[in-house]
Amino acid sequence: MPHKRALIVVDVQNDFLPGGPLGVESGNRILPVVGNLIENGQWDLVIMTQDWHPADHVSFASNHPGRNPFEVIDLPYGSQMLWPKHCVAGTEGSQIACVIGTSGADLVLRKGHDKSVDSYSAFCAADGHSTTGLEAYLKAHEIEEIIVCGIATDFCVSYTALDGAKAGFKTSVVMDASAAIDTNDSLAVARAAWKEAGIREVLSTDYT
Ligand code: VGL
Ligand code: ZN
Repeated sequence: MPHKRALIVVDVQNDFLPGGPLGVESGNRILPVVGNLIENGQWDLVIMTQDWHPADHVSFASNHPGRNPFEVIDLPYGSQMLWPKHCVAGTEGSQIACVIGTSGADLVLRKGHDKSVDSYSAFCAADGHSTTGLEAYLKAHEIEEIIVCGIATDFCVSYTALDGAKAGFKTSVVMDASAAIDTNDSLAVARAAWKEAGIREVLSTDYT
């Protein structure tokens, strides 16, 4: 029996698409690629994640008078980049892109709902100990490999892949199904960390 694989589609939400407050330029380009990946029938599980913040979330620059988006501040759990207000729970911007939808998902996992801590990773918040339960869920389903794609390659996709690898899953990032913010060399930094962690960079055509 081949081992079990889960596709994890990270934060393909309106606010991260062009026109959104944290719109990633190449966001639209990945939509058909992500759609085809979800539908290709190669996954034992498909998991989608949704960034899901209260309006007073600590990661929003607007909640820190005098601060601007993309500045880094120190918080009790470490350094935190500040962002434009995005993915406020229940808003149109927080919805998964309608061309993707959620009908192909076995699980939709929301993260970042605690106002005092950010959560790029689908496994664990930035404080390093508040888990989402995803590791236990995947292990309960005997998943051995995760294939990660979505937005943003250098933040939520990257931290999800790194935590997945740390939890012992064979881990890959689908580069043509992921879109990067790429601020301050963040994509290069992420790719170096993946290399160190044994995370592979793959293409969607590897799964056809
Ligand atoms: C993300 C910044 C802030 C992401 C989420 O999905 O990569 N980036 N919140
Ligand atoms: Zn966020």
